[in-house]
Amino acid sequence: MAELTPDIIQADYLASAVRQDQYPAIDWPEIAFVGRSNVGKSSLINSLCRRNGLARTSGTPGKTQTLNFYRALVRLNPEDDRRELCLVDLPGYGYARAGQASKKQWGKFIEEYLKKSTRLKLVFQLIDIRHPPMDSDIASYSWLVAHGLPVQIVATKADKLSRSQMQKHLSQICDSLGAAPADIIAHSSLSGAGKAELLKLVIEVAKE
Ligand SMILES: Nc1nc2c(ncn2[C@@H]2O[C@H](COP(=O)(O)OP(=O)(O)O)[C@@H](O)[C@H]2O)c(=O)[nH]1
Ligand SMILES: [Mg+2]
Repeated sequence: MAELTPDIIQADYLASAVRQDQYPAIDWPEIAFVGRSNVGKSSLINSLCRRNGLARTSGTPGKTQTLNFYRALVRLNPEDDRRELCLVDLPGYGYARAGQASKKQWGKFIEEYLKKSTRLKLVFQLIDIRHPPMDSDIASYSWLVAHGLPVQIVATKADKLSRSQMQKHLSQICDSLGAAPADIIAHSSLSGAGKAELLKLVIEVAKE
C-alpha cells in the first residue's frame, strides 16, 4: 500500500470578503498570502493544493480586490490524522496603474484583516525573484514584522532564473529586507521547486 505522506488532500473555495463581518465563521488556523499584484499568490495557492483554477490567476494585475478564503484539508501524518486550515489570498498591494483611492482602500482592508484575525498563524510574503524588492515590498515586510506576525518570504517564479542568478537574487532580496537567508524560500509554480518546503510549513501550522 502506498505510504500516506503529509499533504493537502482537498481544497475548496470558501468565501470572499472586504469587511470583517464577511469573513467565514470558522476557527481553523489561517495562512495569508501577501505580495504585489501578479507576483504569483494565486498560483502558489493552486500549486500547494494541486488544484489549478482553485484561486483565479490572471495575466491582468490588480484583479483580485477581495480577500479570498480557501479551505484546505491537511493530512498530518502517515496515520492519516486530518485537520482543516484556511488559506487567505489577499489583494495585491502597490499596483501602479490602480488609482490612489483604490490603492489606499486595498491597504486599509488588508491591514484590518492582518491586525484583527486571531487565527492568523503565518504570512507568506511573495516577492518576484527576478527583481529587487520594491518600496511597497519593503514597507509591507517591515509592517508585518513590526506587528509581530510570523513571515515566511517566498521568492516566486524561480524557473525564470538560472541557478547561479538565483543565489545572487535571493541574497539581494534578503539584504534589502533585512531578513536572514533562512527566512526565504524560492518557489516555482511551474517546476514545483520549493513546494515541499512550503508544504511542510503549512502542515506545521495545521498541527497547531
Ligand atoms: N514562470 C512562472 N510564472 C508564474 C509563476 N507563478 C505565477 N506565474 C504567472 O504570473 C502571473 C500572475 O500570477 P497570479 O498567481 O495570478 O498572481 P497574483 O496576482 O499574485 O495572484 C500569471 O500569468 C501566472 O501564470 C511561476 O512560478 N513561474
Ligand atoms: Mg491573485
